[in-house]
Amino acid sequence: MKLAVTITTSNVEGSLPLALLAGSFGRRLQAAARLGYDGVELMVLRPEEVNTAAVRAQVAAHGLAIAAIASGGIAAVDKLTLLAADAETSRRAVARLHALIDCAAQLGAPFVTLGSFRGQLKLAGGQCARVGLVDQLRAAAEHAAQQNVRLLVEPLNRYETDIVYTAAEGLELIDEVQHSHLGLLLDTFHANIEEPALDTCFRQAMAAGRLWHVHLGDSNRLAPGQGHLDFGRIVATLQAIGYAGYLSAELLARPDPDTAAALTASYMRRLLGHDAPPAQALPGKGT
Ligand code: LER
Ligand code: MN
Repeated sequence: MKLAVTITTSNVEGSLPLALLAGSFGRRLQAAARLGYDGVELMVLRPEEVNTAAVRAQVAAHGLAIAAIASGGIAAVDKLTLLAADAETSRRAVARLHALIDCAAQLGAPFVTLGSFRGQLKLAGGQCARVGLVDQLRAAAEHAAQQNVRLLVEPLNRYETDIVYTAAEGLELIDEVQHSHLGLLLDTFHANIEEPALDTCFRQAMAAGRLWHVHLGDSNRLAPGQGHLDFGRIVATLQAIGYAGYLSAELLARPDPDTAAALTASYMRRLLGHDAPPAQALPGKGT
């Protein structure tokens, strides 16, 4: 298993909720590499503003991979979601998703996440809106497949969504969409709230061949080790079922964005049995 940390892309002003590491984009990449991360999950807001060739080169220059492109910032900042109160907002969200897929392809990123960006049924008129979402996801998965990108449905807790809380519900939605390029992202923070058992949801998603990505956050959404989730058991389960993808830190930037990333890296690297990276101070925040 590989370790990633969620950061914003170079053109995003200010910090976004759940993105870690401070300073310029170059400084964030340098810090991620020094902390021993294998990759970065990039939060993209407006794909057309991303200089994909430059970002790809910068990430590679730090010896990092791009683990995924995260869409959550689009819902948080631009208030765009696939399920929306009006058809025009939904149409713009679909266009944004297709542009995000193109951006992922240009960056060589394997996945685009679909968590809070899918929106809520209650905004879009209730259960009947599910059919429309299924059609949108099928078309987007087909667009992604043509560019060797895959989409990730992320179950979220009941306070953040009203569609897909658990891995089982995610698999139902995937069955309805019927597309090879739509899989699951399980987030330990949400799973702890909604799943009957943490081991079972990972096993269920893996058995269906759809466990493609994992977000890390403890029970209180702090860095692993700062809450009461048993990450030793989570790692043992993931190892036992042969999960070889990323564990991507996507959690609250507390006590600050650098410390949260550093705590996650040291705790998870120890559990994964990775050697500690050579002790190096993090680069200065002005760099
Ligand atoms: C939001 O809580 C979350 O976990 C993100 O990954 C959703 O896009
Ligand atoms: Mn998440």
